[in-house]
Amino acid sequence: MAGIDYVEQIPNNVNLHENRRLLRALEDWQPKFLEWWKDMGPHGYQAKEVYLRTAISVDAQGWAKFGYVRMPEYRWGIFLAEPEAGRQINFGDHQGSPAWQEVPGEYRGVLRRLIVTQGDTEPASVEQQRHLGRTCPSLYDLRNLFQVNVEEGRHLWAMVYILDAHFGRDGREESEALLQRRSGDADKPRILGAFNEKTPDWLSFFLFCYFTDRDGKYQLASLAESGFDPLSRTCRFMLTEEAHHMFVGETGMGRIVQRTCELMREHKTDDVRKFGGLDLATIQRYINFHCSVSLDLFGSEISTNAANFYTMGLKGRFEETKKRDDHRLKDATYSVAELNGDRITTREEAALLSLNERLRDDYVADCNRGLARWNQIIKSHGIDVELTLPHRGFHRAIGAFAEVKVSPDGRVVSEAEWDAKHHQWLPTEDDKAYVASLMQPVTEPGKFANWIAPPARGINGQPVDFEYVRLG
Ligand code: BYC
Ligand code: FE
Ligand code: FE
Repeated sequence: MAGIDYVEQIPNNVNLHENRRLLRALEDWQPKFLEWWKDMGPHGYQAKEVYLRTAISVDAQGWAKFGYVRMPEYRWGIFLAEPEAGRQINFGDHQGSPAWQEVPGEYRGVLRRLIVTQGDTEPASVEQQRHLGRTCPSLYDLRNLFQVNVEEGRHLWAMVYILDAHFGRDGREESEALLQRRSGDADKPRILGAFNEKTPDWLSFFLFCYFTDRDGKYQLASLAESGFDPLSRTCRFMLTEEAHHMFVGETGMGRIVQRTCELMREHKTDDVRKFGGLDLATIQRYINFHCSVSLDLFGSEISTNAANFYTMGLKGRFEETKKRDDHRLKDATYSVAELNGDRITTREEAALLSLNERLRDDYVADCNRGLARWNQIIKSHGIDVELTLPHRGFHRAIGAFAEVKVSPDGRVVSEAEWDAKHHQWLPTEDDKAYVASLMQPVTEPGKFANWIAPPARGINGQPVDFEYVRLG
């Protein structure tokens, strides 16, 4: 059962061949997906052989097989984590009832919306990243980009499976719509803000993986708690793939910081642009941008939607079952950041209404852990600078802080101060032009662009100078 059936046209561990109707729906969707992938997936590399990891079983050990694959031939498929015998709904009004194997009728609309919102981000990110291949800093990085891309493609499959298997005709329509919206499109944009931003360069890509894929981790972990068991199981398997995306982000940024510090030491200057590096001030502005747009993805601090998702048993808290409380939260409170005139303070709010903020808190703590590792790299070079996360009120478009201007250190500032200083806080046109100027492709095995250090080790025990993508 833990193995995946690769004989089928759509690899799966859900006995797809026993459900002809579902199989037909997915077989009908597959060519549309491939068409989308060829139009909107990685530009220019579709015919190249890439050293990719493919899932072959869903247990924790040894589920991956590595080998050269042309991306359109990647075996996207449907893989759910193993069922847990006797699993129950662990929170909300239905706590203690058996987990649902079918969609509870009264929650159909809400659940569909949650699944569509999750599903929409997956192809969006592939669209955002589709031009990065031609400016890769190395073959190693090019391969990692494509690994992330094919897995986000599979995450789309994961949500389409749930829609087609459990939402009938509506589900099939939503599956098609997921291929029709486009990141950044004026008429049919992707659903959530961050997924309509551009990812024009590799600094942005690594920070997207670090901050935005990490929202994926926290949202998927919350959906993995769902009382709707098929959603829980599919999200649990997606989380195993998500870990790699955050690895790409964290180590990519660590290597940039490493190279920057080497250049600072070698030339005894902060201004490493002269030497083709990314200065720490620019890196900080890019962090401020990607962190703030990702903080928006958690929704408003006070949210009746979030309270409903929880009470209905559809979306839990991060590590719900590890928490020691009543898992209903009718009387509990939670401390939430709020705008109080021109000051930012906290107040006790109903815990149920504060679930978005609580998840954001878990997320911020996790973001800080990687940042501490980058700062350790800086410190080990004897450099007295610290990278920081911007205050949660900074540059927000959703929630309590959307209406005001907040500095990265958390002061509510006037429009005049914002206008005078925002170029110190967010990437400027000049920064973007400079970063773009660094984006020259490096495709010789084992060679790396000047602005990024090589990784400590290669992929799957291969050497760093392995031919991760065959360009010949
Ligand atoms: N942009 O009560 P509110 C990933 C809307 S990333 C635009 O504040 P709620 C990945 C909201 O939809 C994980 N609109 O928020 C990463 C609502 O609209 P309606 C993605 C926004 O509903 C990298 C209204 O504002 N997964 O996997 O509690 C690469 C008021 O909503 C935004 C999920 O998000 C925004 N930022 O929470 C690849 C999980 N924020 O309904 C993949 C599923 C809010 O009034 N989604 N709005 O028309 C959810 O759980 C919730 O929809 C949200 C919002 C957490 C996003
Ligand atoms: Fe994903
Ligand atoms: Fe991801």
